[in-house]
Amino acid sequence: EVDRQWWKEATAYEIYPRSFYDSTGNGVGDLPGIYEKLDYLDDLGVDLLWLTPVYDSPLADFGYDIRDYRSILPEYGTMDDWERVRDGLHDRDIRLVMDLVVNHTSDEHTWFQQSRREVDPYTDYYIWREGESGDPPNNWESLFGGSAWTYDEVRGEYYLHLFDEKQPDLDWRNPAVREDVYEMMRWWLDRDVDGFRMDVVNLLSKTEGFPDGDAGSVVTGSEHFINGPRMHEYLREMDERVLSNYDDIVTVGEMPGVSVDGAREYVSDGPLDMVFHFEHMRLDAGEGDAWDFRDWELSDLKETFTRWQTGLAEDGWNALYLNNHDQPRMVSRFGDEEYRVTSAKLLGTLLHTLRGTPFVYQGEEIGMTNVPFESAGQFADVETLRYVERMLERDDVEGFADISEAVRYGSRDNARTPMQWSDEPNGGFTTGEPWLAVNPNYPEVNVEDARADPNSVWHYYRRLADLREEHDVLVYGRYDLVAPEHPQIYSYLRSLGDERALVVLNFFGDEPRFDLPESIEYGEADLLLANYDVERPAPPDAFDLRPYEARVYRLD
Ligand code: TEU
Repeated sequence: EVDRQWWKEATAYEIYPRSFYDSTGNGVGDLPGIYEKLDYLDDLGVDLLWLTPVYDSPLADFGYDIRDYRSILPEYGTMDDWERVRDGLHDRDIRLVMDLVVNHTSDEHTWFQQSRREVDPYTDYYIWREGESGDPPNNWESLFGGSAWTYDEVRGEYYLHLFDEKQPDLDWRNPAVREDVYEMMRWWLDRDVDGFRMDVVNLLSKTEGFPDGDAGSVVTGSEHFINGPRMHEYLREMDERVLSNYDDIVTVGEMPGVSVDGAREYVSDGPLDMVFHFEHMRLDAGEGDAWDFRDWELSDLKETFTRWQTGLAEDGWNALYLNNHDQPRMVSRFGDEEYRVTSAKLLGTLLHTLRGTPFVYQGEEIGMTNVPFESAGQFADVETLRYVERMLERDDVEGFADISEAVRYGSRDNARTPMQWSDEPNGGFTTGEPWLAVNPNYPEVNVEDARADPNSVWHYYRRLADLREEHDVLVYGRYDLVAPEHPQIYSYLRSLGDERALVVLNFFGDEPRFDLPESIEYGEADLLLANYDVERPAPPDAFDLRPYEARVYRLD
């Protein structure tokens, strides 16, 4: 029996508003810009839009530092503009999910401003501690690097910030904090939003007593703030007080450091429908800090996806993504810029044919790539800038050249350069000076050209969205890994009743042979989609694949 849900069948799309489309010429994307592009989203086959923060913010972390949860950043427009976007989406049957950032606020939020002055009831809204003889209260590190504690002159105490020092952590142990958050959530849900993507929602609860963390983990202290002791209690309460009172909404929890067993617990007990995990984002992580990268292995990639596919087969549902506003571009990371179009289609095939809800990140649908950054001055992202700052202070680092490889590969700014709409100046994103330079490849990589070319990544993504609509097996079918040991090919079978779909993906530039295992019998095979021309009939029993070739068959 299939548990049908609209959000399982949906194709989701993430917009990073600052970089999507600028309607005013001030170099910054905005809500009226999104409004102008609603038909674009509809044409692409989008059913669910996740809008990253558009709330009032001093922009230390480009909106993930919220100053006022109930107003729109003037640079992005007004509440009326937001309502027009919402209504325009709903008119097109596209649901709208807002970003819920409640692990922390901006230090410019009035709660923090009053808390640092010990004004009740805000005194205990944040996590304040005295230092240890002039040092921070413990050795916890921020996820952006450096100590997670900053001394506040006004209050004369340290406050905890798991991200930037301008993002103080709320104290979720305080019932008044939770009630204020719930009220804010109801405020948005009453304005007809269709759900939330919950930012780092598994970091809300911290170990009581704030003990030192084990040295040697990637982020010191993380065992005390990832999936902390009261997480399930908080989420159950949020469900009771807010989410269970609204029908038909969807919730996705972003959870660094969550395991598949942990994710299954979260989605089977509480308000979360899906979880964004990070395990496949660690496939190229080295032993060192967050900026230590190595080559990823296909065997690890298959193992990781397979574990999540089977681990959530009975309870739960995967939220699938290969890039977002925090990650390098997938073509540059898991594909091949030399085969930009073909490898973008290969990865798109993976994203749309695994079991789960695919989240496409703006620009992915035209195969945007990483950026050839040349100097430290070209970055805007706080995580990157803080890292560069820390490294340049070290004696063994002479200049940017010593760290440029890691930063160029891993910086979040790779994902944040403006959307490339056309071959006009600045990719048609703005008529002004863009807040972050456009990737210089925009004359070749842009929406206008992609839409004019039937063989583009754009049209392929369009077909992938259709395919999931036409074939239930691609949405609900069970997942079984095929040819597990193949060193170059990732293949799996999806099955639902009598329906079966076979996916064959060549992850490299070679031309390996695929042999269908004898255990998979079929009468007729129909090629549903491929990223190369294939001479038909093309039985799937045994064939050679071309570089980065992807095929999806239906088996009868
Ligand atoms: O990201 C959480 C998170 O874990 C990332 O910071 C990740 O560790 C890092 O970006 C990898 O490079 C969320 C938001 O998506 C991110 O944009 C925010 O900066 C962060 O939370 C704080 O709100």
